[in-house]
Amino acid sequence: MTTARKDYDTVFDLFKQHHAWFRDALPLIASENIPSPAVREALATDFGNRYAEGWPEERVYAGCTYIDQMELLCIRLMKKLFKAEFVDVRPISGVVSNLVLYTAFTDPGDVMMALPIPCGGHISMGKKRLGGTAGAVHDLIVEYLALDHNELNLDVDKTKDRVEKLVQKGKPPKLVLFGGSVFPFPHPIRELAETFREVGATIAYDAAHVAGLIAGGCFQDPLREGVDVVTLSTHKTLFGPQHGGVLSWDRYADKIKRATFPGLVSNHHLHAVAGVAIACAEMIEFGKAYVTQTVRNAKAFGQALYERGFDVLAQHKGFTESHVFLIDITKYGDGGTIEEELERANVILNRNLLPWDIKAGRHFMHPGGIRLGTSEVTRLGMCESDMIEVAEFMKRVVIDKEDPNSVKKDVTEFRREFQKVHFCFENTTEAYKYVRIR
Ligand code: DSN
Repeated sequence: MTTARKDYDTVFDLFKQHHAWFRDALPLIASENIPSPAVREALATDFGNRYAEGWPEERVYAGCTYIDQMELLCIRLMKKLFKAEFVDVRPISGVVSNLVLYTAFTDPGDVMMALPIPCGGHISMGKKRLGGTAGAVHDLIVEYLALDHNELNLDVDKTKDRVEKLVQKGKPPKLVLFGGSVFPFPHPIRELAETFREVGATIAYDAAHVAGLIAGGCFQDPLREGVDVVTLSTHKTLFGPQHGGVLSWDRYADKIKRATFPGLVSNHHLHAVAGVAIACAEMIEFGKAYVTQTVRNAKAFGQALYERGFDVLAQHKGFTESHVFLIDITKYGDGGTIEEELERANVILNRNLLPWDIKAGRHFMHPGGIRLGTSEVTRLGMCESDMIEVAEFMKRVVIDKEDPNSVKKDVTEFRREFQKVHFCFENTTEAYKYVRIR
């Protein structure tokens, strides 16, 4: 056998091992989800080999007859789901969606306000010195929104003060970006919209994490609360393939379209756009039930962990109103070590900086927290009583210091009955089944 053939075979072995692992594991990473077999089917089509630069029916390539119809359908479904006047489904990820926002509504050197990363902001909102997209790629000056550490939400008065100070310095924000990577509670957009409107800022909202919750009517509705532009990814609580999108109002359509193409995408991953269309149809049909259960599971999970001795943040407000919550894990180790121990028991989650970690001298590789999300386990059919079992597995590893290998056996056994994707039209193929078409 040639070396090339061996390497070729190795790739498929890795796929199979990964699929088998996830079949047996508890996927609790808040930014991930499992798409339906229908979405996986879309990803394997010839749409993924084509180009379609431009807007549907105004392309600069031939061969787009069916692709155009699909993209227009995707736009129609997404408009319905989010009650949006204008939708661009071409940005290929959440980061690219934010770059479309920055390109359309700001110039390099402008001031933007967003949450810092340890307080829930995303790397795409980061400052230049940190290598964040906003600063390092679009040269924005990033100033921070104020977070109330106890409430795990924006501090409205302190944020207003910061805007006032920026105005006094002659550097008013041109853009404010609410939302982010960890915000368990709806942001107070209504309370802050006027402040930003008065200084001439565009008001935007990064819904990458909560897009599904918004679509299902279970969180907040940024477009109705004063937001001009919503950016999103399509694979977290909105359970589609990995992709991006921008929602807005007709008055901003031209700016956004131009920033996307020719600004930031050439090929916009047409197989993924098709997968988004499928996921939107599933969301319209099953979204309310799915997100209601996702939030119930997150609350029940937080409570079960709290009762077992974990320092789950925001206990006084029910831990979360979304799919995500945080644990201060410093009683038992650091986030990095705990993440690795749990992974050995097939419990997959991520280490996470807590709002006070940088001041406490902690590094992002060994932060004080872990982040948990219930989007994927809910898609697999788990409910509140299952969350109690998952909390018990975590306690055995983290608090009781039981051998992760023995817990892993029980996790695998527990996972056996959760092999199908729920909240979709068709689920004949198991969630993590490796499908061979060679
Ligand atoms: N960094 C991802 C998250 O885990 O929230 C989103 O891009």
